[in-house]
Amino acid sequence: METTKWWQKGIVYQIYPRSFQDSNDDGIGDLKGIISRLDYVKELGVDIIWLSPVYASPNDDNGYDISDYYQINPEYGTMEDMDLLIQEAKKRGLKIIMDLVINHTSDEHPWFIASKHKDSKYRDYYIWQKEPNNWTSFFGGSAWDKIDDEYYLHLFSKKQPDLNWHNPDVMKEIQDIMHFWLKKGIHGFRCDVINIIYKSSLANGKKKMVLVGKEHYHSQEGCHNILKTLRKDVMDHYDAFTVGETVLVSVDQANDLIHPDRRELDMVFSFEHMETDQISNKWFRTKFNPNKWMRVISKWQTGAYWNANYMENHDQTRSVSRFGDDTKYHKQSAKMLATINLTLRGTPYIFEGQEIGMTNGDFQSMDDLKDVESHRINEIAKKLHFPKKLRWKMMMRSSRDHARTPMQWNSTGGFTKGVPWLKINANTKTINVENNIDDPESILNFYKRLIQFRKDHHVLVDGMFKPLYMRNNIFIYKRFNESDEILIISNMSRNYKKMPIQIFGKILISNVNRNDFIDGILKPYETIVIQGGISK
Ligand code: TEU
Ligand code: CA
Repeated sequence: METTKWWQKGIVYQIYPRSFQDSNDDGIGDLKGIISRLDYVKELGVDIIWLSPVYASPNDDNGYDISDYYQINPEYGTMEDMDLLIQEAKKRGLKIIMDLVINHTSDEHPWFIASKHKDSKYRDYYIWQKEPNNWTSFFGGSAWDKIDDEYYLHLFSKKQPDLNWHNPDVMKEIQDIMHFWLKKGIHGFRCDVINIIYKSSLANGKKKMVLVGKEHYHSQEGCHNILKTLRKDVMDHYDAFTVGETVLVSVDQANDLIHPDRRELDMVFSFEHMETDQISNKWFRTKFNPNKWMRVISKWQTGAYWNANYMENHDQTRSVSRFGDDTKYHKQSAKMLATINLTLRGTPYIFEGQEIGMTNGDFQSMDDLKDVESHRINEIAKKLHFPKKLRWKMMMRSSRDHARTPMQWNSTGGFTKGVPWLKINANTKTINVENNIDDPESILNFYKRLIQFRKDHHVLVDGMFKPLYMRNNIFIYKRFNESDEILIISNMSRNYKKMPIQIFGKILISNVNRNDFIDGILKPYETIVIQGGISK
């Protein structure tokens, strides 16, 4: 690596504004709420905040359906609040990146409203056809809906019409939007589903189980060209970075987006490690297999130019419930995942609540779920005569709302004094920020130590990654550069295990208080970071 960039050294904390902190007790998180919690975020030790969408939106998909890119959603506050948030963050040395959702807008965006008129110049901002093709939407069912006598394309909900990136006016509009926010002092964008924005053709897709039509819009040359333009004309004028959310990419496809010589994006979120526990799609899951997971991670670590390392986000279920054990070994497994998250090569992302080991939601019925995707899939499954019990099982295993339950600040919630928009998990009684702060052995304090540890050990930023052992639910790898070597050993199971290789050195961090490993036994979900090496 030439010189390390601030966004390679930095650690990102993702805030889902709707669920972080409510300041006026209407049950919805807001910007003033976030401002009131900036000290908490700062104390965690992170450097960058990724703010999920706060733009004006009818909230069909919680802000990923934007009706005005230049306005703040009134539920979240005003532009003055946003300016204040940027300013208050800056005071604390925190940089903010925002979501850039440019595959689609809301159907309530003035462009789309005008686009309904065939002779409007906005008609061509979207993708209209006399007849739909056979493409399917990410949220299930056809990707087309009809208005008057023509159909428009929407790869997500029908309230999220796709923009037409063949139209130069669309490019111009988006550039203006990016300049507007960057000038306000934000430091980059998380680019929503960025690798599918360019549709090369609207021909029928080859018949497949999921995502029919994908070959016409996934990782197209046209997309690379758009990214190069945005980089050159916009991003290069600011001290800012981009992280792309790239669905269904291989390591090679990712490198085509992030290699510095190509001047497109700076890093991407890959999905492969999030797909190791699924069959054909996220609604049909298998038992979590740690060995498969660690091998996928290792492949990306050694193959991708620079990784955006994450265990969970607003679209995924909670990592401690999914990859760990959220009952008996709650603390141990949350700390183990934290250790992996923060010692891999790449920029680490922490999702709000992950740092206290928040678990999946305790929903009782479909009425408790709010996500547009969950409801749509439930409807489709109902039509296919899936029994109610099976449908509920699918939801409990995969609904995005598991990640979106309000932040657990204290034993009664602390998120709002009103009625929260999404049910607060009853386990806030025991899993909350307040009691984490008080307990030196808490998950939160472990995160703080790890974050500081990463800052103190540059090898964790610039060092190479080498896998040493990935079997029997044990993950061992090293990070090394010319002057330093650190080993990370994790037992990803609830069983005691014999240490599979001989190691020596000094224990720097461990989640199970121990001073040496002479016994050679790894405890359930034990994770150890060692300065030293292996002996053969
Ligand atoms: O997600 C894109 C995406 O493909 C999935 O992660 C999606 O959330 C879903 O799980 C598909 O089954 C991004 C955003 O992160 C998500 O919140 C939005 O709903 C989506 O784009 C549309 O903007
Ligand atoms: Ca509020």
